Amino acid sequence: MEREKMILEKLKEAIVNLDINGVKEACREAIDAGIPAYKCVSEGMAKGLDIVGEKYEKGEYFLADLVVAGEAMKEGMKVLEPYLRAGEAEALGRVVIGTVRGDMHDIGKNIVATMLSGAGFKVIDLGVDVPPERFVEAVRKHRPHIVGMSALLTTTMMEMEKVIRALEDAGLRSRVKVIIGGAPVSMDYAEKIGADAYARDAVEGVSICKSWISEER
Ligand code: B1M
Repeated sequence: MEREKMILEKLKEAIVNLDINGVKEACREAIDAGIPAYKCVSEGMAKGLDIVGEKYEKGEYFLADLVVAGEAMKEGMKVLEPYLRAGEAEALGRVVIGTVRGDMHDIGKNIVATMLSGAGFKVIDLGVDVPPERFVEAVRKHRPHIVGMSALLTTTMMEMEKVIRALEDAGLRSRVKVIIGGAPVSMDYAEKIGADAYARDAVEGVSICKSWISEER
């Protein structure tokens, strides 16, 4: 337990220090020590990114530092991804997922997408900066059971409502469940815009999506 705490702390610190090699090494050390990959994300790297975000707000870090921190997390994810994916093989259902228009943050969305495919979903990832019409087009084309949206900015979260309205206008809303996530959004916001669910993190997101599929069967 002490060792686990120590490695996760090392991982967090490597992110805060923008030390890409240190992040990769700590991820490998964590996996060798049997620490679950998701814990490395939520209790190591994500905590480090929170500190980076605070430093940016205080003016101690600059945009270039946010970029490097994002890169460091992505490099760490490359080490962890095979372990996050190890799940059920059967296709549970289809999920169209994307980060909304105007928003380039994709680390959290990628974690959710990876964990959904690890859990057995076929994931159609539309990437970042996705306008409402592309969500609509993807729902028409892929006929997913679920649409997932991510937003990290208070200035882009309102795009989620636009996607829901666009799905309604296209007559597609009743065919899909909609789940939203990302730091500025909440359960209240999900209710306000007419989404079916909000997930605090990827684990909760996967569990909600799984519950919807088992309700259908
Ligand atoms: Co940006 N950024 N950023 N940034 N950035 C934040 C979000 C910020 C909070 C930093 C701060 O000031 N403290 C702030 C937003 C303030 C606000 O809106 N209130 C901010 C800002 C201001 C900006 C810019 C405007 C800076 C500028 O240009 N002046 C700019 C905007 C660019 C744009 O999008 N148009 C910008 C740019 C960037 C980078 C590109 C440099 C980089 C992103 C790299 C990338 O994603 N490829 C970046 C980063 C790294 C951050 C921080 C430091 C980390 C974000 C992150 O990846 N967190 C961030 C501070 C922070 O959040 N602490 C910050 C880790 C990730 C695992 O968490 O994404 O929340 P998260 O995902 C979680 C859950 O939320 C949930 O599950 C995930 C995993 O458990 N979840 C879902 C997320 N989506 C979900 C979907 C679901 C279910 C659950 O279902 C579909």
